[in-house]
Amino acid sequence: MLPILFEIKEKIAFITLNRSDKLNSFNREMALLFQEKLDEAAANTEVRCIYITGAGKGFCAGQDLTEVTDPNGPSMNTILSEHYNPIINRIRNIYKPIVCAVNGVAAGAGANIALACDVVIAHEQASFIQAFSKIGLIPDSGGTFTLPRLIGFQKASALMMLGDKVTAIEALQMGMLYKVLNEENFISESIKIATTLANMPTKTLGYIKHLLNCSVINNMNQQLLVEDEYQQKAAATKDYKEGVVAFLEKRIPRFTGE
Ligand code: T3D
Repeated sequence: MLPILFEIKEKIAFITLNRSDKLNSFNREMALLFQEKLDEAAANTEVRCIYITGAGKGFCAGQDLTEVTDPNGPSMNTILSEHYNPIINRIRNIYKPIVCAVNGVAAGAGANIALACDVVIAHEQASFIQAFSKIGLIPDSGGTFTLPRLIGFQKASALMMLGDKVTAIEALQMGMLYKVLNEENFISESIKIATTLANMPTKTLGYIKHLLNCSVINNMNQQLLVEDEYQQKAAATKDYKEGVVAFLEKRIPRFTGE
């Protein structure tokens, strides 16, 4: 069975982490295939949104800990430089919206991969664990970058040091997520959000993502300049013209992503 399922349907690339007997924890094969599928979704011009979820009861339990104890398994350096860092770099630098539908527990790298996505939706039974310190590791996969920016330094520091499990509702209240959905609505509503994004001005959504990436390092003046630059780019898109004309004609815009 492939460790990653991939399907393109109605402008959305669906990527499913698929090692449910291991709570979708990452081994090398899965990490490399995940990158390949992210690249495929990025390159395919039909795809205007990416939707990531997990098979079975969990979202992802981070690194497969049986692989790190295997003498023939990848080294720690390989795991970070060839598995997790390229995954996080892709998630942040693919200029298409990425929805993460967290269907169950997200631990270690699994939690931080979810938190790097653009719109994070959690099932009411999902949970988030910075599990690293419990096995003597520091949070990787961008966790030390992303988490304090989402929930503040103090809470991030406590969660990373204690490794406490945070419920979906607690995560929502802390600012880690966009929405929590119940069992009945989780799949339909999260796909509806992806569908909405897939029909929006794709280039502009990519520019928004780029500007958010820039905002974590820029000062106000630098950010104003980059907003100016990217507003020119947005204004040059076909979708901007369509958006304005549709507004004036009092009709729903038909965005093509161009
Ligand atoms: O060298 C490096 O490690 C570098 C990379 C670091 C990145 C990281 O992600 S480090 C963090 C690694 N992840 C963890 O430490 C989490 C380990 N898992 C857990 O703590 C628990 O499984 C959960 C809290 C996530 C969920 O608990 P629960 O009770 O819902 O499920 P479970 O019974 O523990 O797990 C179900 C099965 O999945 C079980 O297998 P079994 O006994 O039914 O055959 C369990 O062993 C397996 N599983 C869960 N997590 C992992 C795993 N197998 C391999 N690796 C895992 N990470």
